Amino acid sequence: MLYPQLNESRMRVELNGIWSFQTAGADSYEEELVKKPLVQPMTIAVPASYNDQKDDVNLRSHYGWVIYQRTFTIPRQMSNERMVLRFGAVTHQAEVYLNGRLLGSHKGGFLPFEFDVTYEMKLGENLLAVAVDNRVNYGTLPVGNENSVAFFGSDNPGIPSIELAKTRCKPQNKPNFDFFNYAGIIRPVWLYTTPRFYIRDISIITDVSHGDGIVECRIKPGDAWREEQGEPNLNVSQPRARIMITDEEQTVVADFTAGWLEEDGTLKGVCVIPDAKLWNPGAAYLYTMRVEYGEDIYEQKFGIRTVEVRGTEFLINGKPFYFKGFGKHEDSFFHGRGMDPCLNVKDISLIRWMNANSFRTSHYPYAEEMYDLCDREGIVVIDETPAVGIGAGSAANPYQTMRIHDHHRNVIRDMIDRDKNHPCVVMWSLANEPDLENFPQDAHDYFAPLYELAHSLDPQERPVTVVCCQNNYEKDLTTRTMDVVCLNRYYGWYNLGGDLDAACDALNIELDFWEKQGKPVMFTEYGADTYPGIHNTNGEMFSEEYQADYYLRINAEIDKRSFFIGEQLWNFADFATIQGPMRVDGNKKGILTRDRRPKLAAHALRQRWGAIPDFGYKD
Ligand code: BDP
Repeated sequence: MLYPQLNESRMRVELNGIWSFQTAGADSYEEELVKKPLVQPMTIAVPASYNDQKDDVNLRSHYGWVIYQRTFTIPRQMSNERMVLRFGAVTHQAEVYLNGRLLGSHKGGFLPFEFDVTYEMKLGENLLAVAVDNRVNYGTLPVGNENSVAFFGSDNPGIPSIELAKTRCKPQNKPNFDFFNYAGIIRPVWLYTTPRFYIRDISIITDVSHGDGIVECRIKPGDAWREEQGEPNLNVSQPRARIMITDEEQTVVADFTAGWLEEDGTLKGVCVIPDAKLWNPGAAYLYTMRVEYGEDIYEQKFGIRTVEVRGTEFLINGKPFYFKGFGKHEDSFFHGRGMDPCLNVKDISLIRWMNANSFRTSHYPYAEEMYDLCDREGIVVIDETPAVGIGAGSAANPYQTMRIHDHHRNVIRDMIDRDKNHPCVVMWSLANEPDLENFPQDAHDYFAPLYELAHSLDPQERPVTVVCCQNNYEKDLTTRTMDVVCLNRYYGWYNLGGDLDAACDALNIELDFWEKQGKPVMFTEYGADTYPGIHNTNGEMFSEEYQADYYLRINAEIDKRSFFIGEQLWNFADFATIQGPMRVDGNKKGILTRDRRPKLAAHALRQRWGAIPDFGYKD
């Protein structure tokens, strides 16, 4: 799905700002709330999670529906065009009404969706209402628990008083995941226009041959009129698109035509850019592809680079890359998970300050604006679906009890569709820490088709992985089938905590196992909770010294392994979680505090990573 653009043929209006807001029921909301202006509503900022905007525990811990509303008037010029209303993300489910009419609904809190509103929009004032549901359960991604208490909650099954109280307490979300269940309209809302014949989608595939860049583009055309009539979108009346590629100096380096393919209705073209400048980690270079199709124009940035797994190496532009970086969260004071361009710029600056080169979008696809930034800044991204919590917190077989199969396919499709052109994205992660050891064959049979699906959908054929939990790796049949083995390991924290000698010993025993699999292996999580300001001459758990020591010791072990292709620690910064006996004001495994100040370990890692090159570290 293309990002809304302002150019010679398209108009774009941002509908962000202060909206009206009201909480509604747990399971439903009254029709009145979306058909008429709210009476004495609260104010709320968009984009942002709603939970921390007010000093009201009822918002922080709300369960179920809330209503957002705003009015707007469109300029007359827009009304002659095809008009689209687009949401960057609404967490977790949205039902959208325009002037009292339901436009449609969308499930999943981290990917964009849009509606053609050409015939719904009035001249004069329009009322836009969005009902938002924050409930997580066995049918959502991320997964919420339906049986037990929340992740890391204290559960003593069998004690009558507790069992009875649980049936009486007010309904609440029980996330099966370790981050606060922030919700709301968390990313920008746009109204944009296109002509009737428009560019619906662009895929760019690049290759490099003897220093030349080979660039293929596939364009999906749209015809608003046919779509309105429900007719197939095969548009022979506009069988060509003009493609122009400019470099960063605005020099046109290619000018060619994409022609219509009868089989699938796409327009396809290929060109060669002699002596191309490659997109590299830490040294980004972006070309701009300008597509002219009928009266429509779209400008898509892209980079020329290749990605490939060969043997135990992860190659970017044919050279063995070493991942240095983090698992992150979209998480900050007041905004919650809301898109915050200033915070994104700051985080990239800190990633660079740390001499890191990469991060994983744990545990959901991030805002599109962040990928644009990473494209420009040369930061490498592992892009993850919101499939987290499959299996945690329940003894049942998640592959039978959870109603996520279709939704999981949809989020993989929509994530790849949204992010396929970003040079910063080098690998897809299908899920974080699903249960892979208790029902190993079922897990394998669940993930094998998803792995195939991701490969078949990605025009750039990036590697695909599932990030695996600390588990019985001998039983786990899934991780070893992935292109890269991504390990979340807590030797020295949740296991063998406080004993780094034993932790290193256990890690080495496991690494001997992975060495035999002949795949590239990396950490996608490892870390230790660290309360800033706690110091300890003995370096005990929770102290800043322990965290620094932990990374020193564990890193010394992975340095000895040539097949170990990267270290993404957990976590970039402290972040909010549900309250519980395991969390003191959130998860404290950050290398930075939540307000982005370095802990002791940050300085040591900065030094280490400064000495590790992006390429050829294990040569
Ligand atoms: C891992 C999860 C991550 C948690 C982390 C932790 O992938 O979401 O925050 O553990 O416990 O299991 O800190």
